[in-house]
Amino acid sequence: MGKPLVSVLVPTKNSEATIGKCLESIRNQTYRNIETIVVDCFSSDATKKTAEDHRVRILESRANRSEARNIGAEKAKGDFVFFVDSDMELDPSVIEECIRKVDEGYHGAIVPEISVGDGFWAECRALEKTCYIGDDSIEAARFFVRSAFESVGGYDCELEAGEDWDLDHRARLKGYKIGRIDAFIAHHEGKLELRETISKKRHYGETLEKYKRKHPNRAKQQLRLIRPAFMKNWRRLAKDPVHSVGMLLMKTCEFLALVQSGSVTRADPVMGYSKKSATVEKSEETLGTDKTRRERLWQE
Ligand SMILES: Nc1nc2c(ncn2[C@@H]2O[C@H](COP(=O)(O)OP(=O)(O)O)[C@@H](O)[C@H]2O)c(=O)[nH]1
Ligand SMILES: [Mg+2]
Repeated sequence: MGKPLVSVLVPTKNSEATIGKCLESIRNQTYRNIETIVVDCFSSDATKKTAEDHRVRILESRANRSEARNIGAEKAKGDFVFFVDSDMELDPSVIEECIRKVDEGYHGAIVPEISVGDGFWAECRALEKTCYIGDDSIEAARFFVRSAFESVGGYDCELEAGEDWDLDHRARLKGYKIGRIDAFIAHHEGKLELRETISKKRHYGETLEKYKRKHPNRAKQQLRLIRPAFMKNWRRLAKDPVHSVGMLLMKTCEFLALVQSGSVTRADPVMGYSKKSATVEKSEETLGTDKTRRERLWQE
């Protein structure tokens, strides 16, 4: 019997700076039975051309990134779905290790992420990300047995931030086992500018409000300025005081951007938000399966 097919789904929007490296790293996987589908949001740059050069399947859709991933998964033929962002580069053994996890009885896998970029703020982000490695409240699975992904209804299309946490959590609540591999994903942040990350967080803040309503208890843990991961890694942070201070400054600015967008309040930066806490954790909700809307959105 041949190896099972893995479908790698990549949402893109003006991703020309990184998509080539991303697709190259998918092609260089040691696991050989892979199909790659790019779901592009009508990029105005060379994203589509680069994807064409790599001979991958391309779908075009006005969908946001969560919808785009679901559209890709719906068109995928694989037994497994693996969601990779266009600014990510995979270690060659990532997919092979994910398959090994499935052989061990897991239904999904977390791939640890390191952040790579240029300039001081990117170095601060890289330090921050190292604190999250092995932390289940921050990391989330990207690789799933397709039937498990489908049975929880895929990504929640209403979320454009926290959608990975939401999916991971719903899968666990349904009893699916999520494992963790050792190989890494490099997340390319480019030349990270403070102003850009603040404006991104302001945008994310709008949708995090929905996430918070859905998972009030988890959100309390996750949307904090001072995360437990920082305390746990205090030795690592103490060894690099310059970037640690930079990281805290950047996190403070991002936190204030979330405050401004209304998804957290200033009231308790350590304990996270405290604003009009939702009543029930509606974690079983599956908003990712609005089929009619998806059919309207995609075209090849
Ligand atoms: N199809 C589609 N993809 C998007 C859209 N916005 C972002 N993306 C892609 O979604 C992925 C994650 O976006 P990114 O900006 O890297 O988010 P972050 O690193 O999580 O802050 C990348 O592959 C983007 O190209 C969109 O509106 N539609
Ligand atoms: Mg990114």
